[in-house]
Amino acid sequence: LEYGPSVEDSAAVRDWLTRRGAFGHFIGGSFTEPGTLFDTRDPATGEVLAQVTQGSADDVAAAVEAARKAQPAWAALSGTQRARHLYAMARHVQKRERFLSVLETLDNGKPIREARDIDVPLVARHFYHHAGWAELRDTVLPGHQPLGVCGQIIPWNFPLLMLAWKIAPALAAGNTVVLKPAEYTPLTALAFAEICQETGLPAGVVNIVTGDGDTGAALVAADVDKIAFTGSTEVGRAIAGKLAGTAKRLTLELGGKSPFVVMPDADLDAAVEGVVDSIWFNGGQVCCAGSRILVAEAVADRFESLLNVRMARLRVGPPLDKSTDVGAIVDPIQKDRILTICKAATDAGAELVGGGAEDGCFIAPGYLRNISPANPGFEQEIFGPIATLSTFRTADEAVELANNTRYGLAASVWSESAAVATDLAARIKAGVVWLNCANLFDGAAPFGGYRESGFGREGGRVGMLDYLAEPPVDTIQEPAPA
Ligand code: TXE
Repeated sequence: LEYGPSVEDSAAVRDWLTRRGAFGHFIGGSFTEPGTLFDTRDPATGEVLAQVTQGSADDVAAAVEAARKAQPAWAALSGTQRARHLYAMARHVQKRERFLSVLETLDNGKPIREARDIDVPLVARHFYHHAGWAELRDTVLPGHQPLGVCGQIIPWNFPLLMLAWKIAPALAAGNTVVLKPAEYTPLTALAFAEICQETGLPAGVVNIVTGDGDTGAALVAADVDKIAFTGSTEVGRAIAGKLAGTAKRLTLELGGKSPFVVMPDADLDAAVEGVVDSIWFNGGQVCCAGSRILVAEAVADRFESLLNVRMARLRVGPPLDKSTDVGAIVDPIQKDRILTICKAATDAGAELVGGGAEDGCFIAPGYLRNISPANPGFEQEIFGPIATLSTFRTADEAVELANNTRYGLAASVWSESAAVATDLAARIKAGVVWLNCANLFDGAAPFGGYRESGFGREGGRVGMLDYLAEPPVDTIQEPAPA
């Protein structure tokens, strides 16, 4: 059965997968011969979609060499010339929007509606935004030079979007890149490599090496000037250890356990919809998911009954069906991880509402109630469609609970009073605080965390600075008075 996307879109993806079958890496502008292969699967059905090459340290070195060779000429282009390439990438992503959405949904298991309406448009938006930076860099950030070659390691929850977050600013700044997609979801990165060919990007500016954590570790150890990593806190910590004492720059975007605070004067219907966007979007496999719902005791009963009605209406099902709200979990290993934390939480006394394991790689949306701050489910990142729900009495208590975490990536505050919302936002330690909304992203808005959620920002001016070297002191120019 074909769902949602037109039969032609699905056929085009199937045709591409059959034609390509087994993929090599994308190095120096062309695809290498496939090497030692591993499967990438559709988590919704278990079907093998394609085989990709496990990158060796030699493959990584070859990619870094290609990037090194291409970098001086790329950096020597005018900002306008670099911008043209980024604009062309953005346009080609839009042109292949339907193809990329279907491919992303097949490889990751996310609902087609999200891939088509959120992931892929944001990818294009990111390239457009950073094309602007390529043009403006010399005037807005005078004297800053690119870093050189950037190694970039990305996760599987937003495969193409994380690629855009990494590649667009790096290229705009004049760097070249070697990117390693996650082993569960390499396919849209390989399709993006074709876009680089189609748009005539100079060979070696973007290189893609597929593989698992060993390939990632080889990239960290390679002759690169920066590592940009998004993934688990554990691996981020290991990478930081490896890079300590080297001159390599590092940015880390790691896990989170973001609070979602509902004040007594909140619009409860809107807040319930916010929970849907926050923890059930992408099956909760979102680093900034509002996974800890904190609701004022005075409105908790009403909020919970509205939430239960809404939760019961969410459709868990085939990712390619456009009426699906919650698709497949990316891999059986991740499904097990989610269920293990939920079990530890219920063993420690929490009550699970909804949220059962379903056949295949599916988990129904749910939340843990009656949960104490010491419960493992309250502390650990579940990274699935399961939130926690606790109550508070005063704003101070809400802030204390919100900050009772080793993370600090995002937060969401719901109140009809601007004064209350902004007061709380200022007191919650998080890189992003959304007011009366959740999980909204834009290329212009810097994103990143505090504490164990990592450091460095992606997006906007601050994100650009993370891809540029400090200018020599005597070249810093004060902006002219307006
Ligand atoms: O992440 P890993 P996993 C969290 C989430 C999830 C958990 C485990 O809680 O349940 O992490 O997911 C590469 N050197 N997040 O195991 O291993 C790996 O190949 C260099 C939150 O999938 O961190 C992949 O490309 N690279 C997160 C990438 O790191 C290494 C998104 C992420 O995989 C490496 C994903 C090594 N030693 C998971 N080991 C977020 N912040 O959004 C692995 N990799």
